[in-house]
Amino acid sequence: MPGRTVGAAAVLDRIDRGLFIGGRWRPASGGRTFAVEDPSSGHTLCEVADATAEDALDALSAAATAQRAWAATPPRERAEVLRRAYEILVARTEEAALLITLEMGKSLSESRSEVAYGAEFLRWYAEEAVRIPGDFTVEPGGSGRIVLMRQPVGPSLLITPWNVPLAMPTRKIGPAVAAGCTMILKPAEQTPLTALLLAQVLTEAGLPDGVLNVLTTSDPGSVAAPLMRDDRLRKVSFTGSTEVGRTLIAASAERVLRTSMELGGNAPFIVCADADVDAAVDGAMVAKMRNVGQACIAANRFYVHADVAAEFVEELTARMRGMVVGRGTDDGVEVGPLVDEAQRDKVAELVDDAVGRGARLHTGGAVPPGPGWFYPPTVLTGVPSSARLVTEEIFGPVAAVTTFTDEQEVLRAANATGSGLVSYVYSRDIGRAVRMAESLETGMVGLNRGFVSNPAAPFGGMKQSGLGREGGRVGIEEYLELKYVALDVD
Ligand code: TXE
Repeated sequence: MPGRTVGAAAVLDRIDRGLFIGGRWRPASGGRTFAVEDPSSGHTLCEVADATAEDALDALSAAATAQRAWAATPPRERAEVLRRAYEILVARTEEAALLITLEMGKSLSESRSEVAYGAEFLRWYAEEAVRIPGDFTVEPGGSGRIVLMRQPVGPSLLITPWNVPLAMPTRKIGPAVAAGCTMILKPAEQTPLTALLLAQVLTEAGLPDGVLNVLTTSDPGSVAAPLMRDDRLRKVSFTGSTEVGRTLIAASAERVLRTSMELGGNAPFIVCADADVDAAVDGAMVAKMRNVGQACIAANRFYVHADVAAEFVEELTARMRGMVVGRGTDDGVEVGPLVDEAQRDKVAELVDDAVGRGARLHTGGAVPPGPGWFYPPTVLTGVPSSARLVTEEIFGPVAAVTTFTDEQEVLRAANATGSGLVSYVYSRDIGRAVRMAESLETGMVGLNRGFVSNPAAPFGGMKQSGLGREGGRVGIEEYLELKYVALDVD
């Protein structure tokens, strides 16, 4: 539609495509750029600056220089910046949503929800900024006193993924700003534009120069490595694959750098015999299809009690088959493309592997012809536990269903993975549901609910799904050092 094309061009035009360092936009040293792709066509949307190691160190110098004044800025002022940023972002919802859809592919309605969700982190941490707690303790044995204070960790490297390109940055920026940390944001190479928009929003909201720096790059390793080695960097907060998370933890060990890691998941979605099956299918659609399955909290393994399996699979298949697949910018589309060719190929490989091992396809399962990185909503049953759909994070619109008959058996299967981010349980029996929630080795559990994310909740995982929590009251602790002063009063 012509109206849409003009809208897209205007939105892209408003974005500064340079590096944002020390409050200024500038090209990369060496002048290189890289292409941002539209996943619905495979065509280039625009070019952005391709940061080098030299640019990374410039950004760190800017962050380190700004740190002292920012830490000394009254919490109320930091809160006001966040509150204004929230309002500016909400006012720019349509523009931000279109940008997300253009570079990442998800439908416009999903992108609008992401803007609302992402903006909430700015509002939530505006409220937390003025409530950073201290403490005062009288030593039990004498006249000594302990005064407990919390101080900003310092310059922090924020590395974010492409699947939630606005809310993953704000989930880190919100608490970092509230705590008084300066930042270097390095967005994923697939989705740099939304991060550049955030830099505009925060600058307009009055964030001082150097507090937030943004480095877009096609070579994340060579930008992150020199930062991680530099003593001025005090923290790395990463959301992405477990593999890259491991390499960052290893690099952090050299300097005992503080880390927060939000890594991959492999969520079990358990439907008990006493579940409300219609509600379970509703929940499954959200847990599976949100973001076209490209979410660390996406339901990855469906375990359905044998008594209700036929009904569940029939309903789920009908719903999946009826979803409208297409370009995220088109009206009525529910399922956009996957983010890039590599992700689409991985999903296709995982489905082929399961079918090769005897799984049965109920719908989907084949790459459609034509441009763009589309994959259809897919349902499989009889997926063996050795299949890659079960052992790996799918990150696509594919539901792999197996049946169970016994509570202990399903808990063992659900926990038989290195991941521990989230699990979902559907049961009408509150006692059973709570018992299962207690036994599941995940940082989050959805009980009769297919969606767990909320700015008020401490999002994060157990086992190899990560370290630390983001969001809620505790999220700010990731950016604070605890210090106490011991003194005598007599
Ligand atoms: O992730 P990467 P990819 C999972 C999901 C997906 C798989 C691969 O299963 O299929 O990972 O996705 C930056 N030093 N998740 O390859 O590479 C990169 O630039 C520093 C789950 O896209 O981990 C981007 O900013 N940074 C996940 C970020 O890491 C590096 C979300 C994530 O990209 C780097 C995304 C390096 N050496 C993928 N190499 C979730 N937890 O939600 C890459 N990056």
